[in-house]
Amino acid sequence: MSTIQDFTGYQPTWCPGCGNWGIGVAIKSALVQMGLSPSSVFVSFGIGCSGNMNDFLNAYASHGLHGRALPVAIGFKLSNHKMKTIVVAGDGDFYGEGGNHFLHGCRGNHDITAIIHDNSVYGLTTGQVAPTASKGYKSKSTPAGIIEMPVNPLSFAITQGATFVAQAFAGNAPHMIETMKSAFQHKGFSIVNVLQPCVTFNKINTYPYYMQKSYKLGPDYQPNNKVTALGKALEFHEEKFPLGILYKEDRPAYHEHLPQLADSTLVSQSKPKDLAGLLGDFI
Ligand SMILES: Cc1ncc(C[n+]2csc(CCOP(=O)(O)OP(=O)(O)O)c2C)c(N)n1
Ligand code: SF4
Ligand SMILES: [Mg+2]
Repeated sequence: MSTIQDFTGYQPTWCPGCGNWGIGVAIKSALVQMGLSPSSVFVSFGIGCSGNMNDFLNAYASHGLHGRALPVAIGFKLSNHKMKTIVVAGDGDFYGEGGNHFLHGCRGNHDITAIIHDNSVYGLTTGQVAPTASKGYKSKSTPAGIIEMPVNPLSFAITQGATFVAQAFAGNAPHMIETMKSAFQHKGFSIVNVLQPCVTFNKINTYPYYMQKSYKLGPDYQPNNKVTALGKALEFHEEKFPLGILYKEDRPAYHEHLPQLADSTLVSQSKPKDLAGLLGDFI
């Protein structure tokens, strides 16, 4: 049985009080509680304060290009679909530069969980505005306030085919752990948008802000209705933040459609012996 210590890497360098601390502990706790070991998990990290978790979490991992954590994870999953595959990335990474991949991850229903640190800023590069920032948000890159509408990650995921869509708050570890466990257990593309205060650069979306404006979905909430879930997701534009599983459905994951993966993983299958014959005229 693995322990939190087994999953623990270097001491984090995050600012004191950053929401990333809670997210890091929640991910490790969820994996331990599920009985997983570091050697049974692959994490594809984005670039950012969030992506720096690569150094602080012990598992198989890749620390890739900004915006490209998801395609790396998809490639990994298809090569070894028995491994639990996770993406850890920032909102700038996943909803901005990697927005295109987000779309195709949803519609492909790849069996991957994306944990997104939603702090509304580019934390690592010192506080420029990120795609989830509210209209008018002032930052060093938008001194007169951002002109664009914010990206709504939950409504996007629901409408583009993700089969598990949830939201958590970095200030509520027990709820975050339960939500992450459900996401990791889900077969298909799951996303947990984590509201993550950046205490150094974002003076709007603070812990008190989210404590006041977030609420847990009640026990009567049924996450199987797309229209109801969409209504919950759209509350974001009224500065209301539902926490929990907004939407969930069962649909075969991408790799389950591939007959060549039915019996074994790609990595375990024999390598082609005659590469020259395979490449033919190309070499
Ligand atoms: C292709 C590319 N573009 C831009 C950068 C510079 N860069 C590094 S981190 C970052 C922003 C990170 O913001 P986010 O993804 O929200 O993560 P956070 O730091 O907030 O956790 C940027 C723009 C980069 N490293 N690579
Ligand atoms: S800059 Fe913000 S997101 Fe980055 S470690 Fe500090 S508080 Fe966290
Ligand atoms: Mg960010």
